[in-house]
Amino acid sequence: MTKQGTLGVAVIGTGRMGADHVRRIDSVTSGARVAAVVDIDAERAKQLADGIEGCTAFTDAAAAMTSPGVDALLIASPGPAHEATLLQAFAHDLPVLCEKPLTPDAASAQRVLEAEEKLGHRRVQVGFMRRYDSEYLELKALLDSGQFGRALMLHCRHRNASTPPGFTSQMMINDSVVHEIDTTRWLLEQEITAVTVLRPRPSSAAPDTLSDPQLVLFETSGGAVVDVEIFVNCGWGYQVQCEAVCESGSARVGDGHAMVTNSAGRWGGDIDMDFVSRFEDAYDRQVQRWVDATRRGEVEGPSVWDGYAAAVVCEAGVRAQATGERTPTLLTERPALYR
Ligand code: ISE
Repeated sequence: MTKQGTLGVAVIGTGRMGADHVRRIDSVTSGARVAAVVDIDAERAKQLADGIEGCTAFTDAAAAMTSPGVDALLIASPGPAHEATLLQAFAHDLPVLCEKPLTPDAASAQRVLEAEEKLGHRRVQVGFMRRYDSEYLELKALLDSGQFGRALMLHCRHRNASTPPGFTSQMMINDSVVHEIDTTRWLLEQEITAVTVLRPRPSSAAPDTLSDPQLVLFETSGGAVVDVEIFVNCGWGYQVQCEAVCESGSARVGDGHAMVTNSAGRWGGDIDMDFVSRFEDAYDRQVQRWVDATRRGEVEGPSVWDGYAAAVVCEAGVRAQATGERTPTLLTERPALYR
């Protein structure tokens, strides 16, 4: 860290999210600077680094980790690359903000869990950014207050306007529903014990390779039931909603009624078209909270245990998709480090 305590961050992976985080740390976040960018595309890394004072471009994450001025890592590379980078980060004992998913499957997530446990202290915050969205935070505070009694059910909708080429049905669980997996565990403070997936006749707008939409059901350790509509090529916009139905009241977030217009005999408003704009505020808050905690020498937010639990539920979800059967999940015992 500099004398002023500014955190030097290496951003690893400069695709859509990585580039957005570079912009955020450079121009929104306080107390941090982009000290390095890493991408296998050398030209892309150089272009980004050239626009930032004191930023070095690398093609190799390990080299960035030992570069002077790098105090912490923000990992935004594709999920399959996370395990190797996280294990190297542990070897250097560097603080990490790791974009979701922690890793693409339960076995690799468990290896990361065991490695952090061996290190003996938490180093990683997982980028489940919905926990930092102002509306979700309000819902969480309401549920925690107990004002409406126990939560019985969550009704969730997760719609994307469209998907990039190559997006598969499995990715509907691993990339998209993984957010509802985390928000369910966080909001209810319960584990997901079983997953069932129902597949209606696909929308005629769905790519041939995709069974879109799907309805995913979770059962939880506290006896709640959660339904998630996942519809990733709905065409009309990006919508993420969650309604909690409790014993004596219900609460819903994500209606997106920021401004309502009235004109020509109709009322209406805008729908966000993607997650970068819908959750901009959540991403900003997530990164700021990570920087602040790291500068204090602390780790908070979603942990490697949360990333591991999400990976286990995703695996069960993908199996449930393929078999059409109710699929129980199997978690290892939660290590003391994460209790
Ligand atoms: C994407 O990776 C995300 O994380 C978005 O939040 C989600 O809505 C989208 O479906 C995923 O592909």
